[in-house]
Amino acid sequence: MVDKSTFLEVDQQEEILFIKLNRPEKRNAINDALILALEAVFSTIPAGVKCAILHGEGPHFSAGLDLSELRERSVVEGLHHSRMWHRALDRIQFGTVPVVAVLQGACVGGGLEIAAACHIRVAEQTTFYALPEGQRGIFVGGGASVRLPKLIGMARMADMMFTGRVIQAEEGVPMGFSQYLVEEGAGLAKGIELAKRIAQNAEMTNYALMHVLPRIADLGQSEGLLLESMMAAIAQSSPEAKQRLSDFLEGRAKKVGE
Ligand code: 1HE
Repeated sequence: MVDKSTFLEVDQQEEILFIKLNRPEKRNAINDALILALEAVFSTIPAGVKCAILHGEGPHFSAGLDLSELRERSVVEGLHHSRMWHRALDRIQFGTVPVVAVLQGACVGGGLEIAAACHIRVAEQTTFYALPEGQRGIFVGGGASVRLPKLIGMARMADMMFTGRVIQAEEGVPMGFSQYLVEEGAGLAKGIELAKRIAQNAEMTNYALMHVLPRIADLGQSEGLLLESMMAAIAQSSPEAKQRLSDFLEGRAKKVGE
């Protein structure tokens, strides 16, 4: 179903929720209504959904912030606008289900910030990454300064903003922009394959990967190790973990790589 006022299409197919940016005539530029719609969708993931796929209609994932809405703002209005993006992207990163982003064409500015909030990125060969904020005379405001250096390193992000450097899909893989690279048109199929695998995990494991792993990365070593031990103890005591362990020991579970 496409909501014409927000350009967001949401479609549940069994355990997977497909969330599509559907504004191809503006290259899926993100206006305020669209970012609020993303926040709403990721705040109300239906029961039964185990993984979400975020993708975009047309040849580009997203051209970032809708620049036609960038009007004269006071400092306080600018703060509220950026914090609105932070809220929405926090709902993606720290929501209830893992999110696979499927990218093609432009993944720039706010579009890259949204992709960086997802848990896995699949890039089609056509994908390119850029942070045109540097050239537009503004700064990132959707969380890129926190999330992107963790993926690609601070020096690379600064280079992109200083120089307007555009990174192509293929070079983006070893740099950390995406974990998977596929042919043009094959992104959604790969995203579905990954989502189905993710949906088979114990819910506790997916929760720990989404909520605990990034928090540990932000902590000092001794606090991180303690939090890891606590998470490990909780996870191993769940009935699902006990079942999965005995399935393996009694030959009923797949081996690594199967
Ligand atoms: C837009 C936007 C947009 C396209 N806001 N309207 N983002 C940028 O600086 C990227 C700006 N966009 C581009 O560089 C190009 O559009 C693309 C490389 C993405 C695609 O090029 P192309 O040739 O396929 O499309 P186009 O002809 O440039 O654009 C088609 C239409 O979309 C056109 O409108 P039309 O009415 O003339 O048909 C464009 O004006 C419109 N369009 N991108 C508004 N971004 C939380 S802070 C985040 C800060 C940022 O994200 S800054 C980066 C903004």
